[in-house]
Amino acid sequence: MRFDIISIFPEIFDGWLSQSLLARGQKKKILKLTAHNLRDWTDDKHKTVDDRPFGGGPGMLMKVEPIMKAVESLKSKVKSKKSEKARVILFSPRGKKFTQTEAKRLAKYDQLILICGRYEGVDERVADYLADETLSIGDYVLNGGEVAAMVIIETVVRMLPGFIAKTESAVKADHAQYTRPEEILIAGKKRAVPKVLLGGDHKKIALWREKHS
Ligand code: 6GU
Repeated sequence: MRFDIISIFPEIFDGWLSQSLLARGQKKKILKLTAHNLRDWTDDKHKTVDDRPFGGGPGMLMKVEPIMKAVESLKSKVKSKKSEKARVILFSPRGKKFTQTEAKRLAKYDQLILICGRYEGVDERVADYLADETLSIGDYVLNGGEVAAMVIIETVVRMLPGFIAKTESAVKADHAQYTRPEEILIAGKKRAVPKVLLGGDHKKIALWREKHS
């Protein structure tokens, strides 16, 4: 699966992209992730990506042309194979709420083109005519779509066959868990691991886990 991120701050993704799990997924050719600089699709001296809103108002909006050129060029990278399915997603606090169900749906595409909005917003024609859908990760406002893109990519890649090694779990344990030490002083009080987990009674452990899930 291919992820093409369009952003005016592509460096935001560098450290995150080199993190072990994502790097391993790329090495195993399960995914290919690229953060592109929107300014690469401008042709003026100042590489302008924003402009003032018609009708007035404070702040600047992201322009439609560079985004249009970026989407067109990134789509053509994969389109050569006709069967490949691409999806263009715009991130906005006004979008549809992203959930695990949405992640499952998105994992079926061959390419996601992710548009990270910044500033006070994006020319509405991006949402109306360029993006297939607009997503939000929750009811709060971020500075831009970059963090939302990371959230969505991490959720989607976990569903890709082979991304999670067999020894790991695609779904995190839904019960309380402990590791060593068996006992520790926290703010002067002894805090111990539940005794049942230290013994070998698997039936009792399963019961305890069910109760603490
Ligand atoms: Cl996708 N973008 C921004 N700017 N803020 C958000 C968001 C997205 N989702 C929740 N808040």
